[in-house]
Amino acid sequence: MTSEVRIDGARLWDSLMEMAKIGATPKGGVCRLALTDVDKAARDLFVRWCEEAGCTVTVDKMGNIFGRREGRRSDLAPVMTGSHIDSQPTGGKFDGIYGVLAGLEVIRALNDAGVVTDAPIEVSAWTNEEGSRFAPAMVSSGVFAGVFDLEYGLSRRDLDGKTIGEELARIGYAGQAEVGKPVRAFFEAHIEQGPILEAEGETIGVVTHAQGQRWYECTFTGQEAHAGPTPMRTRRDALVGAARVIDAVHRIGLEHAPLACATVGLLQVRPNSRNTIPGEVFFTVDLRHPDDATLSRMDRDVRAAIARAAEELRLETALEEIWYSPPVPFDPACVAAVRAAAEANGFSHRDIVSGAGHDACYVARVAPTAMVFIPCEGGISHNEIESASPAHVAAGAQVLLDAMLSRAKA
Ligand code: HGY
Ligand code: MN
Ligand code: MN
Repeated sequence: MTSEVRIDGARLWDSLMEMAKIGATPKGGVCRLALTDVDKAARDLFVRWCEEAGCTVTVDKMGNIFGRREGRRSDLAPVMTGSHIDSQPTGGKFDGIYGVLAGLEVIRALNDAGVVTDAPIEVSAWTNEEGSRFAPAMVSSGVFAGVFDLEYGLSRRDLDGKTIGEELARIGYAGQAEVGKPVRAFFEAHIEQGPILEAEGETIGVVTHAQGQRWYECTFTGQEAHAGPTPMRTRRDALVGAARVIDAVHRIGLEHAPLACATVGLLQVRPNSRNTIPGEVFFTVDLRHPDDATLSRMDRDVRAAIARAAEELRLETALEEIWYSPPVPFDPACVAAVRAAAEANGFSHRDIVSGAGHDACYVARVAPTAMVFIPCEGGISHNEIESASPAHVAAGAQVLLDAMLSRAKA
């Protein structure tokens, strides 16, 4: 039996398309890097919409935004939903913001139905989920969950040396509220960002786990020299070293297929001049696997590949593992609530492990948590062509609403 409260799919779609105008890119995506003026503009719109929906809005010291709809029992901790507003540099219209606006639609639908829940309902937007401008990813939900302290969170620097704390103050989102509070249950709606749901024709992904991640930063230092007179055998070419590691990282991912993922996504070459042998290269490594022991083996293999390249090419190495997020099992009762909501609404569904990290991964440490996935076109995300269908967008929001209501009863 589905709930008497029905989301308005057209309204949600319109809000997504309106929000997508902020930071819109020529290929149809968005660029809303964390704490830029574009992120501020999107935050301001979200706050306005929350207030128009009758929410009280709170911002905490990490800039996390909470729109609160009161219930009958203010003594009860809120049932919370939400995701992130920031995007990748060549991001899409749905990654993160879908979960934020689906949560807002839950509140709008409750208002339309005149339903008062026992527990308060909150929709959240978490600062710097992507980890693109500032590393690591999910840093603000990490502070909320007590994984990182506030000083660590505020001191994360971007490649220009600006800190999260400075940028929060600059855009007016350095809130006063302490970071962290009781949460009765947390549900995050998100596009799958992979190909499984679309390939199998499923409408809903019932997310049971999220895979573990390890992130590294590595600098190889060789010797700059003239590309002409310098004999090949005497060179200490930092870029050749990075190239060997990049290929090794890809092979390590393939060796632990089908679930492993291994990526070098950021590379800086110095002095980056076509006729000077690169003296220094900075690059990042992103390893993922749902099994922690396998992730540890991948860690061992990457470290060995880095050491081998450095030895063969006589390079100095500075390697730092900057982030480790272990595999996350979501709360069985919340997972069951998502599954039951999909069934009650007649949506096809399957259990699925999240390949991407999400704020739900950290909130799961302090509250019963689960996620709702919907398909995305071609399984493509972190790409301007990212797309989802209005029907799936609406279905995910309805499942989110019904799962949340099931946990909002005293
Ligand atoms: O990297 C991730 O999994 C997420 O998009 N931050
Ligand atoms: Mn995301
Ligand atoms: Mn993302």
